[in-house]
Amino acid sequence: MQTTVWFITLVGVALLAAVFYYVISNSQTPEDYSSVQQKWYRFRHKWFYFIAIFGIVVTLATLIPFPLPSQDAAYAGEDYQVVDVSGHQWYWTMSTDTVVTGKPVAFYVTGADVNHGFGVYDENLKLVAQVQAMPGYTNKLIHIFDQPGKYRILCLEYCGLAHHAMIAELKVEAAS
Ligand SMILES: [Cu+2]
Repeated sequence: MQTTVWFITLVGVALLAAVFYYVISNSQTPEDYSSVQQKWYRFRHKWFYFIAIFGIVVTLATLIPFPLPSQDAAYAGEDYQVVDVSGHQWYWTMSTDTVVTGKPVAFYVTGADVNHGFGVYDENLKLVAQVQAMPGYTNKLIHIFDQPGKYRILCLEYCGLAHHAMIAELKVEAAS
């Protein structure tokens, strides 16, 4: 499998290099577009301030409702449901695939080969929790599920050819 991926990657890189070579060898010295330049430099000045203000507004609006609960002492002393998770090229292993609502779940997440992104999605494919899955580290992610249902685990970090196929299911059952 790795050999196939390696070969496809090499062919892709060679094709890209060929395109670059074609473009460079067919390019000529640019002409001077001074009239166009003057007009667009004036526009660019205004555009800069627009982008800067827009960026600040979007950053504040999206960071204030931070989607993750506190990962520190918020649930100290609570009884966790522990799920050990490992990301592989290209599948997930989980010590259990069933948890219950209302009680904190502690995901202990690591990577077996390269970096992966552990993303938990609800039935509407809305991201509810995420953490990196890194080789050599175990990241702890605490989440309390409010709604029962079939959740999906997707990989959030591009990790190779079949990255998109890294899908696992997590069943969340209503606490009795
Ligand atoms: Cu991936």
